[in-house]
Amino acid sequence: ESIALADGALALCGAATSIADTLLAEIRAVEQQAPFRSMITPGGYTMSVATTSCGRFGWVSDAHGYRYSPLDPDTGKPWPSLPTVFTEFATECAARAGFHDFLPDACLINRYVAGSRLSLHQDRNERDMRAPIVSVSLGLPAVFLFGGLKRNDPTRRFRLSHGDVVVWGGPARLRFHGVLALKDGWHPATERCRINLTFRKAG
Ligand code: MD3
Ligand code: FE
Repeated sequence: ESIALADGALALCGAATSIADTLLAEIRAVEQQAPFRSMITPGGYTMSVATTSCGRFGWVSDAHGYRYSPLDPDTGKPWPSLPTVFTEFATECAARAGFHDFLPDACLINRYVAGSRLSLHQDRNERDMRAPIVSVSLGLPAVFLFGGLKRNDPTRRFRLSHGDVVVWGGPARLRFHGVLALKDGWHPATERCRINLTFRKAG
């Protein structure tokens, strides 16, 4: 079923459950070419979440800031291409939320282990804020924090479980959000981790 988390944020609960193993197999192919790594934040902290990307652009962070880059800084090569099944699934989910013709050019892949967290932030490095972000949660569940347009606005908590898809656009697109520290656990699809895919139009 689908649930409106807020104006512009639609959860498609379990929408990726039947395609999860296919997505995970593609993630394993991506990580052969572009391994997961812990990025350094502009403030000098090492992220507890490991990331990689595929698509025309990948998300990178270092002492200079956050940005999208056509090259993987670790390999010097272009990021692996977006698997067709990724693009088709993201486009279909966006359309179900009313965002027609969404064509992602970047997929950020976040991997959480016990204790990994993502502090409250906005996603504002994409060029066209009219395009939504489609997120897919795989494996262990996480508690997602959803705030407002200002850092200090109150936050609400949602549980994101295996197979859940959320489409974030319109008035929700610039809302602050984060993920609480992952609890230890085991999931048949991902074993001891959680993987989150975010499909974006970055360029
Ligand atoms: C709300 N990832 O990669 S996905 C990120 O679970 C990120 O790994 C989280 O935040 C994760 O930037 C959350 C849900 C999400 C993604 C993008 C959003 C929520 C969003 C953009 C705007 C508003
Ligand atoms: Fe984000």
